[in-house]
Amino acid sequence: MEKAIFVLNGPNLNLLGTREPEIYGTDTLADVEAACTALATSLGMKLVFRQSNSEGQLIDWLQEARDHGAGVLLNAGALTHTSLAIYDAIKAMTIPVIEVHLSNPLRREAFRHHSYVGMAATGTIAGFGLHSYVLGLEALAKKLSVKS
Ligand code: CA2
Repeated sequence: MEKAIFVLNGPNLNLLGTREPEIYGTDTLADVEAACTALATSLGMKLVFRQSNSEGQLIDWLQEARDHGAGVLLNAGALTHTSLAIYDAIKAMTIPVIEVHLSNPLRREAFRHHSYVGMAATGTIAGFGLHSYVLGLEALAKKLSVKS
């Protein structure tokens, strides 16, 4: 069976589109999922799209992707900046993991400038709203098409 790309979203991203549009835009998480699904279909990739407010759930899904997935797009929300456990989970993976953010954390508060996810990820795309996910999926598709 074809391995899927896992798009994993962390805490509070279910609230997307309901407040702070000047930072996160007006798209909802359902809009993000629809854009990812449309692109994955056109690229011939299978997609799994999930969101959880729980750190442990995200780690369980990263481990599932490690065993059964082709690659991961991860927006860990605020856990990006705090979770050594997510860092360890990514370090235990051999498939590509792309860190994505709607906003550009480096333009924001100092506490958002450090990323445990970024320290372990294959690469990072940030600051393009919903389009960060599209760019991340395209980067994954490119990475996965290159045989090494
Ligand atoms: O820019 C991103 O994608 C973030 O991962 C979003 C996180 C933030 O803590 C990171 O520093 C950067 C926040 C997710 C919560 O998003 C909401 C959006 C709209 C309304 C409420 C929450």
